Amino acid sequence: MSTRARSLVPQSVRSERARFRLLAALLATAAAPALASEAPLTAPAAATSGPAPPAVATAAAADGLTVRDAWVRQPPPGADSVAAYLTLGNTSRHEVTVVGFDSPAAEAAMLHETVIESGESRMRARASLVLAAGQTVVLKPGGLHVMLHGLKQPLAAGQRIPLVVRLASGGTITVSALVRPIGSE
Ligand SMILES: [Cu+2]
Repeated sequence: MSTRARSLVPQSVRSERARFRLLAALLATAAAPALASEAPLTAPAAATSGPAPPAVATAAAADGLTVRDAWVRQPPPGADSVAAYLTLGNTSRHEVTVVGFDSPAAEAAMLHETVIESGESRMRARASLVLAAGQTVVLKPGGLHVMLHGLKQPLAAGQRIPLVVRLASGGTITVSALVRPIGSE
């Protein structure tokens, strides 16, 4: 993808990348003010007369579900997919069902579980995740995780990418996930 001549990249893909870069820059500015000087962001002209674009928080909640501590392990150079981890907490008195994930940083995101089959660790897609009232589920290395397929650009440690949690209720929760260095557990 990155080796393809720029002129051959369809306009839709290019604008998608531009949107992603802007979002990534906004996240970097919001989440790490100290780094802002390294990547100065010129505010769009429209922002001066309207409300500021919403920043993506590191924790967020909807329909009784709290999402926090989202992170991805920095993929090795050239890797096309990466696992993302996060903590889901159902603070409501009813069941909450997560039916999917999404990220503008990747072509696709899906829930995976790690299972041991014939003594080998394998990953298997899982359609949904049900959290009972009051239940907290930690997606972590070696267990449940979100697989991001088709990364749109390399991820650097310290960077943040948006991660969207989709609920059966139709609601979504978006948090920013921190890219941790290769080897993080
Ligand atoms: Cu996986």
